[in-house]
Amino acid sequence: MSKISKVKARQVFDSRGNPTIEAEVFVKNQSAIAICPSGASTGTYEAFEKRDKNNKRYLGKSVLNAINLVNTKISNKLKGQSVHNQERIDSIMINLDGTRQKTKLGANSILAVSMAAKKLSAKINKQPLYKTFLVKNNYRLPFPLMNIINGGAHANNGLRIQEFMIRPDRAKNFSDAMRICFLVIKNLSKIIENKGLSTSVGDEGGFAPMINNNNQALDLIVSAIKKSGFVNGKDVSICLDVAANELYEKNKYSIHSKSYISVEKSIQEYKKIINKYKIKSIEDPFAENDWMSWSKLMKSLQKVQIVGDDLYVTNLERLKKGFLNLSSNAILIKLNQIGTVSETLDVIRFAQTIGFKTIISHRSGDSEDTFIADLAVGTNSNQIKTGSLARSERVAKYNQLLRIEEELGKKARMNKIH
Ligand code: 2PG
Ligand code: MG
Repeated sequence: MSKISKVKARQVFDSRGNPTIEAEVFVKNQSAIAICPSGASTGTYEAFEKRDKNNKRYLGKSVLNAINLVNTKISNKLKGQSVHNQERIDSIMINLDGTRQKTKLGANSILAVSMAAKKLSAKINKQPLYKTFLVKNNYRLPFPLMNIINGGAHANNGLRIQEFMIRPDRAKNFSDAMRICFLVIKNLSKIIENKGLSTSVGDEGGFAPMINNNNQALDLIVSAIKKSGFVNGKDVSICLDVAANELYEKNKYSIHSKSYISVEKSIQEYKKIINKYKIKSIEDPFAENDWMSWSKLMKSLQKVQIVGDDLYVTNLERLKKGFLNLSSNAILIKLNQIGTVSETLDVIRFAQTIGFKTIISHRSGDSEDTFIADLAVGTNSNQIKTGSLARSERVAKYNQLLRIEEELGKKARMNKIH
């Protein structure tokens, strides 16, 4: 039996330059590491991220207390456990914490250990990580949702909507998907430059030009798709993450412009942009507690993917509520919203049982860790959202998917979008 001999954590830095936890799990002389990511537009119901609020040396952002907990309490409890029993490892940490949102140990400490244990188990069994999740054969590659214009909390340009993404719907394989996105992004860069705007990028690698009107951003993307020789809505589709929690006040929303309007009017505006720009997917169209408005939107739209991110926070109870309320037809999956690999897999399993699309996602503060690329293939998730083709922490995930596709060879298939 491969028994855990110790767990060690250290403070490293994420893509925004903020401290985060790297955990290392040891079995004899072998070990594996994993790094926890961190969000900016977070949902209220997410598991707790533990930071040293009072440590001025790191402006309150260090994770030294959480690291200490991994090195002492968590390490002591996991010592002697089989590294191959992921559910047991995770439930030991869940029980040790004992709170609903993992506020005692911090979901960042727990998740880093959980992912590192998963990686070490695969390594000891000499298996690629993607083969150790839910799927045992017929692996499918996810469609990339590439965030090519950044706004909202991820940029300082004043764009209301947080993420303007493209999805290469007719890609034959993953390499082809990458080539299609590459072309659109390069053409978008030229178009933005020709308008005298900046081509510098935001937190997720998408351009962050100083425009503050959603339609302007959408027009730029439509031109780039066309210039690349593709048909918008067929070869390549536009997808949005509104992150509406940030645009909500007293039952009104400021999604479509700076002024706050009613839910009914917001739905009308959604319909206009969906028709005009052939938008195929909208994430977090309304706020996390506004279940009614989600159902209203679902009822008034056809063939649009409605994705719950802050609404569900990768939490089984909230997903069940959304299913009963007909709130959406897809769920965004983020490991650190819930805090363990096992709980994440439970949510994916349930989502797929009820016919929801699963989309594995990065966080806006991420790292070189490519765990989510393997998770996407190993769960046959339809899509992966991990930023643009810029910034190594984003590209690292796409590169890992290219390696997996190569390894699968002739057996590699793209997932189904529809
Ligand atoms: C989102 C994510 C990732 P953040 O809202 O979907 O793109 O952003 O990590 O800031 O919550
Ligand atoms: Mg989101």
